[in-house]
Amino acid sequence: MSRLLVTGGAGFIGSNFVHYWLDQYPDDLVVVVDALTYAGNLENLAQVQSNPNYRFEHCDINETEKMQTLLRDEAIDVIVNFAAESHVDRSIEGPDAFITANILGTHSLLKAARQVWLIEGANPDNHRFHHVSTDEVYGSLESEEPAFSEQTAYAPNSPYSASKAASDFLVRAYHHTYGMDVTTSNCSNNYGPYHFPEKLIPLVITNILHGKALPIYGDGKNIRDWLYVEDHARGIDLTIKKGRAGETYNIGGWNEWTNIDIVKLVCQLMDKRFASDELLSKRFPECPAAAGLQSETLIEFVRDRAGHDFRYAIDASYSNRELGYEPKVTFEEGIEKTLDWYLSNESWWRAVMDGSYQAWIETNYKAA
Ligand code: TDX
Repeated sequence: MSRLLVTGGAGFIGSNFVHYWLDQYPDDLVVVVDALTYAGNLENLAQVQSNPNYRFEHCDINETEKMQTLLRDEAIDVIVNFAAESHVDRSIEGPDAFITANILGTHSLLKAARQVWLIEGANPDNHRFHHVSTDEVYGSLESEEPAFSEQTAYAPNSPYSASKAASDFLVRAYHHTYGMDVTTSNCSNNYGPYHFPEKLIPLVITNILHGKALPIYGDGKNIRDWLYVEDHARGIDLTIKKGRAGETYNIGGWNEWTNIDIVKLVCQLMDKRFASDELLSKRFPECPAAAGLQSETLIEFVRDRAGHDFRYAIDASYSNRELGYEPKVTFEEGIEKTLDWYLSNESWWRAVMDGSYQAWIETNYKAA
């Protein structure tokens, strides 16, 4: 039985991981820590709220002493660090929050873990600090280059990816210098339920339903490797259970798409839904499909993202060999499940988009 501290557990990937973990290991304890900034949402955890093996703590990983207290009081033996600012465009507008959350935050957590597990000796031999990172730390690939492997040199290009790279190095250093048992996973682009609608796929889904333009940066030929978020959770599970201390593992989807192709696919799937379900036209009258038009008419090519990485692709053969990791959800299946989720959870995305959830948080959590 394990006792997990999941940081950033109210975010997109973190909350999917919490659902996955409590499903797989119902006897384990999961303590979620989240600062509940704009992308963290307690609604993402509503389904586990009454689970006796789940607890929530509203705090920031930069509060080192609070982290130490939690590690002691809850006798935590596994930390899974999802807490991060993650949107590239926001990092271009304002890098400071990324330095604070991703670099200082990870370091604060490492210090807390070292203090409790190693210095106080609460758990010197049987702990694991798992750090969740991204393929963006490897930089950008040309069309013909081989996918990123664990041996690819780090070459981050945005303030976001640079801050993640720095945090990865700190995790590595705590293993080599202090003997902490750490693992890191570097994953490709995730998609699925609870994805905040500032990222490409949920933005396209919600904009289509509102009849709003679908902004494609540059020529739309940039390439990403997409993975259904539950497969990422399984990859992390395998890394925690089977990964070697000090090692990093790439987790990916073997699923490369240009942005324009993925946007067109989502448009086509949405049009099909509208054609087969009359109710959708009543619920979303602004959607082009409600007027018999194609959703693709909403596509607009816009100014490119500054320093836009051309291509990301993960070579997941090492994690396959070492951990038995492979994606299980096909892209066809995953994208349909994602569409279903957004169509069935309109109140979730409306609340995060109109700010009413953030207003609720301000009243209920920030006032004290
Ligand atoms: O409106 C848009 N139009 C557009 O063309 C948006 C939001 C994005 N894009 C492009 C930029 C990227 O090439 O789509 C691609 C995907 O963009 P994002 O969803 O912003 O993701 P990306 O920049 O690839 O980074 C993601 O993958 C790695 C996550 O946001 C990171 O947190 C993760 O580390």
